[in-house]
Amino acid sequence: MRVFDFDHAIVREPGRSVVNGLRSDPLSVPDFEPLRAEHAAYVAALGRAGLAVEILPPLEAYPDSMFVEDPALVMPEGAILLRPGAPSRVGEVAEMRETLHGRFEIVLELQGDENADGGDILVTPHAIFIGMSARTNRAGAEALVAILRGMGRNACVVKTPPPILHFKTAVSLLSEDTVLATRQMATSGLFAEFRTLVVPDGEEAAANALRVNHAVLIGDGFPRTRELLDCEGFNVETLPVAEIGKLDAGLSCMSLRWRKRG
Ligand code: CIR
Repeated sequence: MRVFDFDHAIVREPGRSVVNGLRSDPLSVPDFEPLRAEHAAYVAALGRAGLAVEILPPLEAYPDSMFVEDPALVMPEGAILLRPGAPSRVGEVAEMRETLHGRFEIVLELQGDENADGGDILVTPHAIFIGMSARTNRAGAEALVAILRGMGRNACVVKTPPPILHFKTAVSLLSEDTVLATRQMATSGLFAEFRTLVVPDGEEAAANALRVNHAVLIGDGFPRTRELLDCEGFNVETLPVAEIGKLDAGLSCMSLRWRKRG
């Protein structure tokens, strides 16, 4: 089983409050209806890729709650409830707890001052990279390494290069030995053991791609990245991301994905 082989996903519909979501540019306000359409297109793409998708209801109290990747990490071995580093997002964890207990035998949790966002966690075949960032602190990253080791996984703490929001904003796994990365991430030395495809200048946001089973999902509006991946023989599907992009989000953020053991 490859780390991007999935048969299940959890997503959450955006509430109208999503227009008040966190963002680095206060002037970039998304429009609700097109954003909802982007979410629907994403859910449909996961379905086409072969995943059974559970759709959770919107949570108006948590504007960023459609980005379900951040409050939890899920794997065949079990789930980990994280503690998002943004105060406005901490309550999303409690909203995910029951769902995960219903789906996983093992559900562990970060505690106290341990902060980590799922967007800072990149799962690769031999190592799980945990990027310290404005959202993921050292206590959170080290606690995760210990939990993951207990699950039999090798994990390491690295740095998310500022000013990017999350580690995976700038890098994604395309195949077992290949990553797609921004130039900044590609030259960080972290991916020396991977074949690294660099997103063309001006298309940095394309680095948050998502490999699911046979498909590589990328945002539309990145024609040169698409060409690069097409030439490399990937089965690329483009999805609209203009509105979620205004909230500093990309394609990995909108789902929790895993493959059931068995
Ligand atoms: C936030 O700032 O938390 C949201 N507006 C965007 C979260 C994106 N999540 C991700 O990259 N995993």
